[in-house]
Amino acid sequence: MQNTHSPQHPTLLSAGTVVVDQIETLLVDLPTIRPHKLSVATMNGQTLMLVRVRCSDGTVGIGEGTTIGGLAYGAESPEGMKLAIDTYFAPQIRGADANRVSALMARLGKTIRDNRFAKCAVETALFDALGQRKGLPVSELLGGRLRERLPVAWTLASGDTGRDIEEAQRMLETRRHQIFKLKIGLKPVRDDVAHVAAVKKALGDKASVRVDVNMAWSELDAHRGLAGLVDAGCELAEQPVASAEVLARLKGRYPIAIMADESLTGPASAFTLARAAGADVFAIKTEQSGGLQAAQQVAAIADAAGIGLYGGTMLEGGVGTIASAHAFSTFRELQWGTELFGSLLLTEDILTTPLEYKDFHLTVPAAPGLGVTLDEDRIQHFRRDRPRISVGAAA
Ligand code: MUC
Ligand code: MG
Repeated sequence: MQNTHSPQHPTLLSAGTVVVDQIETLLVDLPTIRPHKLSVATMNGQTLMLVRVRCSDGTVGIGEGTTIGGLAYGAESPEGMKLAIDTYFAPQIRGADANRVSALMARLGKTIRDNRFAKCAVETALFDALGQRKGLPVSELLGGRLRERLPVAWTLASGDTGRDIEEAQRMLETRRHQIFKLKIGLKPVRDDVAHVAAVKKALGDKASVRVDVNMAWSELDAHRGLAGLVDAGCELAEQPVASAEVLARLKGRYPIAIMADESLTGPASAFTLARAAGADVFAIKTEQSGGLQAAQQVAAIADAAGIGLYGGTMLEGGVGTIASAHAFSTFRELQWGTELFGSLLLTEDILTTPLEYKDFHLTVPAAPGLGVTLDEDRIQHFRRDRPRISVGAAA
């Protein structure tokens, strides 16, 4: 008799069921086009943790996990994700019904706490394989897209006002971005506000200017800073303080949108924040939410609470970026656009065909699965464990 409590157990699957055969993880290190300075870290490179899920019908799905500055941003690191997937996820996934992504994720949710970034990478790979099997893009597996193209912001974070202005002007001229997020919080509040005012003055009405403080301000700093940012013409401040309570106290005090990022760690925290009316906007990140479906749940909570939506990034490479794009394309509302520019911050592309950025938007692929393919030569070249030839090492 079939045990209905564990329908995914390999021994209980009916003949002909497509199962997951193999899970492979690898780390790929890529340089950034310039130092990317946040209040929590300066990034000179990005590490992508790639997952490949091979299924018994020959489909291979890919997923990606990234963090910002190793462990500077949160509890997961690319190395930790790899270890967690190899040791704890893989034995539970191998042999499972590859079509039942939700059931498989529910099972992982019961046996593995947190590890939201790793779960997102695995869920992405399973959806990619399922989409290829069914001939449908991941967005359609998630309920169907509402838009083909997503507005994309760019982050100015060189640490130099003149360089940031030049960079923004270039982006405007080439019609790549017209929304700019400025990373602040490293310098004294007054200097940061002057920096934002100078950028906004140079760009004028051609651009939307927003800031991300990455939790660096105290409540008092925030009062001073937000008042100055309003005068500077800045329209949104992302996570100015660490505490969700303080975020709620700041919301509505100044004519500038308050956006939650680090405070949002999935549906439960979204519910708590929404109940406390703690933000005007949610920066939803698929990795921080715990996966593509969890991100959709966060979006539904925001919609119900009348909170605006913005599609955030953990500075993913091409795979993670496009996985987020599929999820964000299904959101009913996306009032503040997205910042899915992560792969553009890297000097190297690991996809055979680069993502399409044009006219200030990113195109959501229409091909089955994620609609992207890894460039195997580049992966082999940049993978951390590639064989290295040491010159002059002989004794
Ligand atoms: C963050 O805190 O939002 C997003 C864009 C960027 O430059 O950094 C990330 C992280
Ligand atoms: Mg942020």
